[in-house]
Amino acid sequence: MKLLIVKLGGSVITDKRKPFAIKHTVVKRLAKELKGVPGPLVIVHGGGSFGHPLALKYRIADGYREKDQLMGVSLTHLAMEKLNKYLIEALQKEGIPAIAFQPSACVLSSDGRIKSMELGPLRRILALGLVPVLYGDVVFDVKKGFSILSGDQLVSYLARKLGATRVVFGVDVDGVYTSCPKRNDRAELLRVITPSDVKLVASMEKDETGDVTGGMQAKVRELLELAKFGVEAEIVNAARANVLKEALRGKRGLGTIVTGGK
Ligand code: IP8
Repeated sequence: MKLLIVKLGGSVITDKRKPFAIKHTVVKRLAKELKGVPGPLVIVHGGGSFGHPLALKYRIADGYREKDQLMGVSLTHLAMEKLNKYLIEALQKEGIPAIAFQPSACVLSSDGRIKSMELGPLRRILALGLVPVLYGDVVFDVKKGFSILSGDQLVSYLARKLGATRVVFGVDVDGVYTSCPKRNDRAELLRVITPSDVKLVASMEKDETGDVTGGMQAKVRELLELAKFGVEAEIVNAARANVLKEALRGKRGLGTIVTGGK
């Protein structure tokens, strides 16, 4: 059966203007849209207003510098667990047998990139027909002590290791734009991005999301790497009703496709 991986962006499921604010109605709707996805599914979610403000405050992505950061590691991880738990309960209400899968317990990173991940339990979970729900997390790093692993990097890694056929990223805009569409009304939506567009990606404005993991530009870079392994990704607007649902049921062209060739 073909494995699908979906990333629910932090800006879709939380309100980034307020700390620890879940978009309850959106989460409920997305849980309904995720119901009935044919075949094995891995869900990964971002940090939004749960993980990022704490990671920023305690400079977790910089790695270990001082003892005071340890409380930040603890708080950032707990915030992510709370968001994860909320999401899992919403999925359960729709009859989806979702199960939390903690990245910090099975990933080792090196300078912020995944060095190894214990995938045995995840493979068993999928074989049983459960739906694992992972998230961007604080992870332990052989060079820096600790680091932040973005959900985007996790999706890209899992897609390669588990042999996903398709990856769908739900964000709160219609796809990837030449600049931030929330601040620039001349921003153009890109329908397809391939490795030949690296220059364009490099020139993309940095979005001011407050994310410690690099926003849309970092996401596209991650997906271009994945495209080299033949896995196509699509970035779609999950803030609009039924867009994620259709994308997960195989409809292409709803947002921006990131692929190895035109
Ligand atoms: O929102 C980051 O995950 P992302 C998670 O997918 C934390 O970049 C802990 C900030």
